[in-house]
Amino acid sequence: MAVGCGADSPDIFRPGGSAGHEIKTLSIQIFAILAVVLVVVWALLAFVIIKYRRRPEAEVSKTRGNLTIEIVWTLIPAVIITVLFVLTVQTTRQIAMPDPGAQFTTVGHQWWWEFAFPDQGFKTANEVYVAAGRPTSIDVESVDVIHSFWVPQMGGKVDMIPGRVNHIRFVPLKEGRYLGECSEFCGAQHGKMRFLFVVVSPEEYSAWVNDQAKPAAQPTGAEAVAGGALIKTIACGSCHTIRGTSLKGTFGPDLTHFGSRSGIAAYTLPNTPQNLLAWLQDPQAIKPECTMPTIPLPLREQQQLVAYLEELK
Ligand code: HEC
Ligand SMILES: [Cu+2]
Repeated sequence: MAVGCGADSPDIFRPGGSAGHEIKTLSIQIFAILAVVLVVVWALLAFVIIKYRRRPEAEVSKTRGNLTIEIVWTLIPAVIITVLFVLTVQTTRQIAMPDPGAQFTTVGHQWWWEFAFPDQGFKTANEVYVAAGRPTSIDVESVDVIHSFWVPQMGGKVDMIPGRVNHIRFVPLKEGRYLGECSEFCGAQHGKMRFLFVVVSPEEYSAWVNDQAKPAAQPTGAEAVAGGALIKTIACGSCHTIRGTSLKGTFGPDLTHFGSRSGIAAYTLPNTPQNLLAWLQDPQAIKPECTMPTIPLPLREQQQLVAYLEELK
């Protein structure tokens, strides 16, 4: 499904961030060491099976243990574990970096992502931009259960724990559109809790921040104008904010620039008018148990809402 929204596949062997590179190198080192262990163990096994096969005339050996061998095969795994430990600690230290100050806060909700930029005075959802080459620090929180923030190609994951602020830091290196996901089982729609993590040049990043900080665009098309008037009179505003209008709800995603996003409902569907119509008609069919109720409205009004929301670029 993600392919429709144009994100790269979340492949840790094609990293796009500093920590992702270190983790990839470590994974390959560990894989190589364990592959050698596997081959040696299989070779020894084959040797023993063939050499010491049961023969009718042979006496059962009555030797009791061999101290040297016991010591050797205790030491070898201890050495292997120590090597793995040292490599892991080294990687952890390489990933650690000085705090550049948090750029934004990510808040986990069942089952979508809030991105808050308090300094620039805006919030957005399910899609966030960062500047390539700039050390990035993200504060990570949750409003309900434990989630886990993970952009596989950027680097490690970090738990989002209610009542606690965690951090994740890395340098996004390669421009691109990366898939982020929740990596801690958090309920019915855990599998449909994803986001788009977009790495762009510093100039494009500033442009994105400027656009997002603006209040919502005034609708222009006739359908959109009707939708803009309608949305103020129905339940949407109790959960959604559209900055510059009377909608000030904070329970659901901020919709001020909804039209600029690539996905709908935490990247569950590509953002097209057809999909948005389907979402507004029955969110519970698309994400059963999600916290947006199905609100019955005439088709005509649903179409007006779609026209309005898609204009909110
Ligand atoms: C009871 C609260 C509530 C009400 C009322 C509500 N919504 Fe939602 N809405 C949500 C939640 C929560 C989500 C996120 C669902 C998810 O992804 O799991 C959501 C998601 C959305 C999305 C997708 C946002 C995104 O970034 O993917 C749109 C668009 C939307 N709602 C529009 C509306 C409209 C239009 C109305 C009024 C007809 C409305 N909502 C009424 C809670 C609500
Ligand atoms: Cu989650």
